[in-house]
Amino acid sequence: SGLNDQVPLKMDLFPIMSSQDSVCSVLCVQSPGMTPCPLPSRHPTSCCSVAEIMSVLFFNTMKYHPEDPRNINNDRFVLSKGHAAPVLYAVWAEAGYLKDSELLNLRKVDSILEGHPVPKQQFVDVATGSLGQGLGAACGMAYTGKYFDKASYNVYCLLGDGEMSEGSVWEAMSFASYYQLDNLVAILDINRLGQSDPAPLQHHVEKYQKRCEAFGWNAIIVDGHSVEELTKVLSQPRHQPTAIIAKTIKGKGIPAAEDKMGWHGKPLPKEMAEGVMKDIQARIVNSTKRLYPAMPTEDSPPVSLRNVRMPNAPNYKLGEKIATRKAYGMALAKLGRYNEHVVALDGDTKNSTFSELFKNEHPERYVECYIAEQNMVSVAVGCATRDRNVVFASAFATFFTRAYDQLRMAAISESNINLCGSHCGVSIGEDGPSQMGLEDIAMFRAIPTATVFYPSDGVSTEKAVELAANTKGVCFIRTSRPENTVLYNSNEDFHVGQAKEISTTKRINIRVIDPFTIKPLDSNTIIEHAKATRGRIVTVEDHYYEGGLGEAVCSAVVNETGFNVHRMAVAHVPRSGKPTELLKIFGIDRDAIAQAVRKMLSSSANAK
Ligand SMILES: Cc1ncc(C[n+]2csc(CCOP(=O)(O)OP(=O)(O)O)c2C)c(N)n1
Ligand SMILES: *[C@@H]1O[C@H](CO)[C@@H](O)[C@H](O)[C@H]1NC(C)=O
Ligand SMILES: *[C@@H]1O[C@H](CO)[C@@H](O)[C@H](O)[C@H]1NC(C)=O
Ligand SMILES: *[C@@H]1O[C@H](CO)[C@@H](O)[C@H](O)[C@H]1NC(C)=O
Repeated sequence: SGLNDQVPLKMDLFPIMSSQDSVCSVLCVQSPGMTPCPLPSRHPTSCCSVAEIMSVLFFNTMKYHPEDPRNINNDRFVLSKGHAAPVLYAVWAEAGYLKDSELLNLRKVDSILEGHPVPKQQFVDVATGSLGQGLGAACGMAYTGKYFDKASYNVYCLLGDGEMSEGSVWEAMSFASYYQLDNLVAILDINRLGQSDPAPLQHHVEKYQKRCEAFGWNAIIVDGHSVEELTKVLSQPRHQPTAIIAKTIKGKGIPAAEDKMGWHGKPLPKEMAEGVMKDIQARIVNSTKRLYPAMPTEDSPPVSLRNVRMPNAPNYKLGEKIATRKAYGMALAKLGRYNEHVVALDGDTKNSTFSELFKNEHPERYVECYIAEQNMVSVAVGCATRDRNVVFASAFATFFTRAYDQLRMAAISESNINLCGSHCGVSIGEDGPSQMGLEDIAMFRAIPTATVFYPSDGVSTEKAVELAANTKGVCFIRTSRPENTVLYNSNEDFHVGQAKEISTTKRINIRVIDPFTIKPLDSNTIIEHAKATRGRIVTVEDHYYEGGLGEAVCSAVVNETGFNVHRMAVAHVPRSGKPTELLKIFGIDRDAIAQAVRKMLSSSANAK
């Protein structure tokens, strides 16, 4: 839509609308003589504002292998305004990767063409649909392209103006300019309207330009329906991250809906749709010429992320003292010594999380993300795409809560990222509750692809780092601030989902179990030992009651009869104080545990 006769490239750039199925997919209408679209496309007007942008990007600007969307040399594309998925599917059909007939299966339960982009589609690297997250992921890809791969691929990200209200977009804007990501282009679709209201800046493209410039970007205003202008600006050489501020009309090509409120996410009524179809078809150039995008430069290095191992055992002595947070930094630096694709990110807490130890040894593989945890998680996801890097990102455990939407989307993106949260629980002491991670186990347990490591000493922390690097999905390693005793021999073998029995007493039959991973939890070991102690279990954790270790154990033993789980955890918002004082106040110190065990023994004796 919107192409005019003066544009010299018209013939070549029209294909997005040249197939009836693509039109059907974008507009959600049934085309004459074809199987009717069984389900409506839900965002026709959001697609129409970017038809020319997508045509120019995919058939003039971007270099890629259309038959191999995930080729490591391809330019990357992120549809941050994920609800415009039908237009993405339409271009991949025009590129020949999707069958036209597949477009008619849009949103069906057995089709890969979901309502929003997901990585089961080979041409999607990161899931989008939660607005405001695409640019951060694009930053991770661009950082990887420029600094790790040192390759010539570019990264393009298409955003809506409504989503520009998300703070995470501006975190990403800062990151991109700080790291001079001149291989990154953001196209802002300024179509004036959001879902229920106009976007706050309406069509004031010069305000967007000023904001982008203030964030260190080169910002160029264009008519987003002019193929000529778009091809021109997108082919200019770049020395900075570039924002193409495209002034567009939401619903362009659907006269009754153009620039009008009330059409967001609505399929067109049949009559209107038929009229629009006719209009468009009359303007379609029935060229049989097929378009091929330019081929990329083949300069991305091959990378293998298999078998990221430590060559030797941890170097700790039994009884020695070390904080697990420090053991994390030491382990990561060691892993990086033997595996060149291990990279580390942190949000200005590197001397607390000890990721600093990695930075000291491998400065070129450390990415300071500053105090922008949402963006850090998105950048991590971006760095991990197409298996380019083994990514570890660290922060205080509690600050991952503000990136929870990004973490949830990381699971939907099938991302393999590793996160380390330090400063868990009241045991951090004097800094007080704002710095204490007390929800992190609950949060990560609820993520479907997550593995939650809670190592209890230096040896198991090093093993957790090595295992995380080789475990798919979102891995979380929970570390603590206080120094504690090394419990394990260096040659102890650890596995995901395998607990350790660390002591068994004789006089009274008590076993101490270290779960090592809270998810998956080693139910067999717990049940087996609990059977030997007549079903009596005490759980202790430096975490709130909700969603932590205690609840995980309760779920694991839910089918056992005669089991009695006594949970000990942090019951309310804590305060500042010495770690020992706080552990005592919240009833999770050594004395409290001993008391709980005695009470359990005597009450079950009484019950006899
Ligand atoms: C984080 C988030 N909040 C709300 C929504 C619901 N939503 C989907 S599209 C939309 C409007 C988007 O407006 P804009 O970014 O301008 O895109 P357009 O459709 O106008 O191109 C909203 C509010 C969402 N998907 N994600
Ligand atoms: C292209 O073909 C369609 C369907 O065959 C027809 O309806 C339309 O008029 C043609 N367009 C032009 C510009 O000739
Ligand atoms: C981190 O470094 C800063 C600046 O050197 C220092 O003030 C701070 O105390 C350090 N934090 C820790 C936990 O060591
Ligand atoms: C409990 O039993 C049900 C029914 O047999 C089973 O589906 C479920 O997986 C069991 N849960 C656990 C945690 O063992």
